[in-house]
Amino acid sequence: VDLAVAWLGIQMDNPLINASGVMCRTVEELEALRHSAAGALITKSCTLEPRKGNPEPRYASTALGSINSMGLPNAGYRYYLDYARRYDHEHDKPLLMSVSGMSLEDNLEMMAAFDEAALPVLVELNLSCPNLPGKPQIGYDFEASARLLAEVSKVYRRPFGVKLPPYFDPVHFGEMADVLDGCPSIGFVTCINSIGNGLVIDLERESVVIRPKDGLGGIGGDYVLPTALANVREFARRLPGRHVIGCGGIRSGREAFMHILAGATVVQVGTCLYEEGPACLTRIRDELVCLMQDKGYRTLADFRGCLRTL
Ligand code: RRO
Repeated sequence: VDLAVAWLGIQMDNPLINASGVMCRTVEELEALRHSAAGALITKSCTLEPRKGNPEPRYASTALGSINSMGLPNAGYRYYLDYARRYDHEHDKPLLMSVSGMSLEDNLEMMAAFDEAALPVLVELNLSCPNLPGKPQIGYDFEASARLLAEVSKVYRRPFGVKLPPYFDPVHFGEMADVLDGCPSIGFVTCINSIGNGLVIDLERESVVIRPKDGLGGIGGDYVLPTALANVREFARRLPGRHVIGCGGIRSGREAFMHILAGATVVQVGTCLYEEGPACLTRIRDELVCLMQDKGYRTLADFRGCLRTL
């Protein structure tokens, strides 16, 4: 069995990446991922200036997943750009970088800086942070998304990707697919970010479990797997020629296989990585190998996008 995958000019030994936000805010965390079994790594979504993020507690785990309202804590884009400048792109696993400006202008300034740096990284533009009080997720505003992508394409002259929020209606899949279809610079689409603004309740304490937004936060983990798979499958078939990164509910080789079967080129691990640490990437990789052996598949291409319908 060979888990290797080549896409958008990068080569990965296996399809596993951390989900942006998990274990990737500091150089120390990024280095731990670099030394892990991950096939590539991605940095925490960055803003123009460093941010402390929302007040704690701002992450909680449950039996079925997680809720977070981190509020975009990050060291500022210059920190991650410095890391990328020092990175040994020639010999190390591929590096992706997530960008999540607080405004159109901030996104343009950062994307222009990444263009200027001309590094062999893939940029994932985050259209879907659910945790900034008063700021709606751009991905739910199709007009604003189209404007942003058109403007970004003028200052960033390489292919890039977008991190989308989950959609829940075929009309909305279609509207966002049309926006992306109209932007030739889009090389990949990451589905999905957390399901925004869920509410986890601690029954014993009769209380919310995180402080920001009176307890509302982005939901990840087992809860989101079916929604993630639907988004991966719908965008993969509506956007032939672009790559889909699957994210949501992957905690073993089984869910990784499902995402790829639904059309994902590579996959990202969020909640499970937060809970278990980088050793889970070794486990998930090895489980995927075993599952493929059992099924008689030799490469990811043997089953990618081959989901059967009834
Ligand atoms: O930092 C966060 O609160 C956060 C971000 Br930017 C995001 O895109 N998704 C998420 O679940 N949390």
